[in-house]
Amino acid sequence: MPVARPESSDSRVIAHVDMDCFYVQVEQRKQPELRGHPTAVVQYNAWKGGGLIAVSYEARSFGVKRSMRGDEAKSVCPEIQLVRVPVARGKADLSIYRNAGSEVVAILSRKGRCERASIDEVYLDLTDAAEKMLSETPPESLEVIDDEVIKSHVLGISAEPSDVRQAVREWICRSNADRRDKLLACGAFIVAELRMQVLKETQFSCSAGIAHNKMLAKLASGMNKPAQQTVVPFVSIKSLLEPLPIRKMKQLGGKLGCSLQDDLGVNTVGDLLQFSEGRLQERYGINTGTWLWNIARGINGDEVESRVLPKSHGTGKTFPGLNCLKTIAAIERWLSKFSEELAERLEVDLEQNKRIAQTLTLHASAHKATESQSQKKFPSKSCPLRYGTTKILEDALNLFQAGLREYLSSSSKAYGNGCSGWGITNLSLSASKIVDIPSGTCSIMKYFHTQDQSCSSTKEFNDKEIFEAATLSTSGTCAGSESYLMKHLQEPQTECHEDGTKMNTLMQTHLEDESRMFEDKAQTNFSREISSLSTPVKKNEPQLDSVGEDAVIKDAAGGNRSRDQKGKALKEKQGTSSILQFFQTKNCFQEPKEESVNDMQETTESSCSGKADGTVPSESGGIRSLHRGADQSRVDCIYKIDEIDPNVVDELPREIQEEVRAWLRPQKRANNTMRRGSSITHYFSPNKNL
Ligand code: DCP
Repeated sequence: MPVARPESSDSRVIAHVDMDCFYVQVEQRKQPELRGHPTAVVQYNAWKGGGLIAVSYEARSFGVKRSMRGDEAKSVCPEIQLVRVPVARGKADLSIYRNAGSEVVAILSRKGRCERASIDEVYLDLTDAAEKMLSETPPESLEVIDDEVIKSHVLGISAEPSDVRQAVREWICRSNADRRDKLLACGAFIVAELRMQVLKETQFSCSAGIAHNKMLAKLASGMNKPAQQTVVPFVSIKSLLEPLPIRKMKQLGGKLGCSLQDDLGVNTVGDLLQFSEGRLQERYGINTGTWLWNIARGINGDEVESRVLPKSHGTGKTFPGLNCLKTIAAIERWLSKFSEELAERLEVDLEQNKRIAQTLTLHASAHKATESQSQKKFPSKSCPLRYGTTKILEDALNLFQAGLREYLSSSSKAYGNGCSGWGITNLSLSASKIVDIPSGTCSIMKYFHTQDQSCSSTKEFNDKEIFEAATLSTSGTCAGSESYLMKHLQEPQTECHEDGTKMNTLMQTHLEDESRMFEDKAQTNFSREISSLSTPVKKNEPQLDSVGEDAVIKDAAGGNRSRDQKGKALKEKQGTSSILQFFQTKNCFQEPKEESVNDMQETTESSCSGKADGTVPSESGGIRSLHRGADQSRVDCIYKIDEIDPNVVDELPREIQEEVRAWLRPQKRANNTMRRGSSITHYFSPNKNL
């Protein structure tokens, strides 16, 4: 659903940069002898020469199109060079292109806010840079103007071909121009320079659109390719938009565009101008109505998001015709490859960018044997993402099973291993809802990652734990994962996974709560959040300690104990600090195990001899804090000292760092049990504010 956003200012300078025949350029850099020759990149599937996915401009001049297969391309352009896309795990390996895209982004982001929109597209907000140039070195003050700037296409300039350059020069240097157009002229300088820099550093050419919003910049970037740039002055917006087919506009390619055509007879953006905002709102609702009214006039308030890294990671493959997958075993084989790739990319992202993905989604296209049922779409399914190939595969399989069950609904005969009656023609996995983790969290995560390795994997997902991709909210939080977590926290059989993925699920809750906060200044906010732990909780704020339910907590050494956690998650999510939640939930929400019965009794006994401050030494080298809420229910937490990563200490608030360091020193530990436990336990305890 499009969102109508008013423009914060009409004096913005936004650029959309799009690489030219990108995969071809990447291959040509690898094999420079291909430069200047008709070239195309083809899919790994060699049937009929392979499907073309990128076509060089030389090949395009012969009539070669992306919709062709290699054989057909050869027939229209016999000298075309076909380069096969790299293959790994039996499918296309796009990492070379992704990395090339990152090289470009790194250069483009030097001049302003940069949003990586796809593998080869970037939006830039150059308003500040343009304003600076206008105040310090306005175009009319320049004696020499680079040719790349003069070669810009300025929409609305009409001149004989031989005079176009002069006309562009004059438009760029007009001293009496509208300030907004002067800023766009400065944008043309900045973008030309960036594009030249990209060419110099990467050998890739790109094209760009320069306008005062994202929508117009994107429309303009494709107008003059390759290696050119197009500017949209204010007076030209109407003439740019009016003739455009409505279905070509972003977000109007689907049902909404169809309805505009069929119900209102709107075929071009210009046709939309005859409808009042009220009429459009009446027909499509307030938000969509306003959005439509706006786009017809070139109004688009979307901000350039600051994002140089991909928004999600995806991997998949099509299985056309007879290649379709017909058994669960075949599905598992492919999901295993996808999981491996996804896990690797997620690890790299975590390691390099300190980002964590929260949602795993499985998409598939399917057909059924019976014609009457074939209209039904295979539903996309999502669940909280757990790191590690095994976990991703396990979850992906469960998502697939859930999707298949729903897809087949009543037709039970087609379901099961070795089944028939269905065929999967497209299968993919994606990891999304990626959020930054504050640097301070990393070693804490590592610590818990190690800790969780001692736990065993148990429970399978069931349908209720899997939520529809559609339930993901647009606000940046993941509604479905909350319900997943709630379920796990409410049920005694909550599992702890051997590879630390329990940590990830819990971390996810932590991150969901904090994700909006992290968007700004992660580290600052995280510190602030930690600091807030030491400030008293206001009376009416939800408090962990007021849960009033029994919870016997797991010793990090391996004993699993838990009691009823009902209602706890909700309270935690409502108002408590994330680090507190994290430490507490990590230790609290474990599945009871047979072998942990003794531990539980032991803990209970030890708890009875707890000190006045609620801490007791633990046999496992940890400290345990015992708390009694107003209702005398017990909450007991144990933290294992020996396994705490000393790096964690640096990331704690200053006021407690010293004490924790002392607490970690062996000689102190021997004779300072009470003291070393007091503050840190109090700090991380559920009811420290009592
Ligand atoms: N791509 C793909 N499959 C598609 C479309 C594109 O694999 N159906 C890949 C190959 C392209 C890259 O994505 O090189 C970027 O896609 P674009 O649509 O931007 O097309 P190109 O960059 O190839 O060409 P252009 O210069 O027209 O933008």
